[in-house]
Amino acid sequence: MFGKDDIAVKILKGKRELEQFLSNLDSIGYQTVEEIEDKVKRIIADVKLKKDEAILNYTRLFDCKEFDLEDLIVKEEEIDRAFFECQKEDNKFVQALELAYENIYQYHLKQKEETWLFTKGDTILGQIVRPLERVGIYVPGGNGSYPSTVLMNSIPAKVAGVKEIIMVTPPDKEKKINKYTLAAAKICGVNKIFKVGGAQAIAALAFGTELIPKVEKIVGPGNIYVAIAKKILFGNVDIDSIAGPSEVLIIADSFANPKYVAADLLSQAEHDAMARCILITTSQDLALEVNKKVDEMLKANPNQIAAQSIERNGVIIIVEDLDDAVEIANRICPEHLELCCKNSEDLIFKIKNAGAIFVGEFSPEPIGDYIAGPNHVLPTSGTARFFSPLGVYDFVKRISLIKYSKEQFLKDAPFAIEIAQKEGFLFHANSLKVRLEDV
Ligand code: HSO
Ligand code: ZN
Repeated sequence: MFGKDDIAVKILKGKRELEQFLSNLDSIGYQTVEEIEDKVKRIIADVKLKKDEAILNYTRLFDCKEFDLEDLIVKEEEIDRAFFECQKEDNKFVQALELAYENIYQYHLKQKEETWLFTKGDTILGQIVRPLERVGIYVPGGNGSYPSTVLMNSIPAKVAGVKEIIMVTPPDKEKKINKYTLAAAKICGVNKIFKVGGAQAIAALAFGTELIPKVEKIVGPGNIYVAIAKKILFGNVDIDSIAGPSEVLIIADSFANPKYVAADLLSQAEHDAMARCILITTSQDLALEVNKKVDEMLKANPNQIAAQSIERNGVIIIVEDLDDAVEIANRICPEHLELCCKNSEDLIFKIKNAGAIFVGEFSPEPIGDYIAGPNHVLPTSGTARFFSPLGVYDFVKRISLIKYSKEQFLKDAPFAIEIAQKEGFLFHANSLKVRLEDV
């Protein structure tokens, strides 16, 4: 039995507790804090007006007192030095990044959209696919290192044909940025790296400064300031979706290995004290076993963030059958969905809402975070209802193409005139009529 200090995932009891849990989830969504929004607006206005001077002031204020503008751009030598240091420290890490690069690249090649044309008589209609010219990738600073984030955000842009990838990341107090992040940037062929973070980095990329080029789209995770800046500047620049805390939902039956299930719940719990770990199972025994393992694992490797996330947001739901499990999962729309059942494959196409589906006991979520190939930037907070994983399609735009032949024009124009007249746009009608009259 559990003692007072034991950490357990809450097992929901009965339909009422389940309904309450689900309706709380519905009300979460994207939240913004007015006070932070005001600060962010001020930073944005400042960067728009004073450009690099504002960047310098904010970087000195938030990140590094001794910072100068000449520190802003990361020099080639610094990137190469970081790469060689990584190789010297642990060449296996560099090899792992290279394998990840290859797998992610191959997977994303499949997403490439082609330009298409078709003809209707002599008329040509079509859609031209064009990459964005220049994109910005935000990489968080702080104590963490984010090589996998660099890979997942830049490879789809590369595959799409984006010419220039600009990375921004805040410097530490010694003006440095993380060497693992730099090594990943080198492998990905990131074109320029700037030591700037926070809302000021987003504003710089959106408007451009003397040193930092203006981009068409900004992707990559960041703190609340970064998220709010992206949201405010959407429209001046395109952005990826706003990421919430990570989530994993595991559907498991009595055949699942409780050790694996517990380990997978914890793997997401360690991301964030607000991360959401949910197990839906047909087996009461499995639920109890998983809880025991979670506690054991947390005691063997104490981790405050993971423990908080498990205690605050960890939930086990016991269901009658797997169809009920699927129905609840579809309502929750999790970022990551693991199927750990005897016949996991049978459930795949019943899933309507999820960022990514991991099938069977040898497809734990972290294999997807790093190596498998699909993107790990996934819709969170229920947005899998309408958003997709980050992909090549996020770095292209489409242009429609219309080339009418005279014959087809004569056939179609009268219909266009009908609609134009009803809309009251007589010059639209006229543009069509003057041609009809000529022939
Ligand atoms: N699971 C995270 C991605 C990540 N995990 C990066 C480790 N590093 C969101 O899908
Ligand atoms: Zn992860």
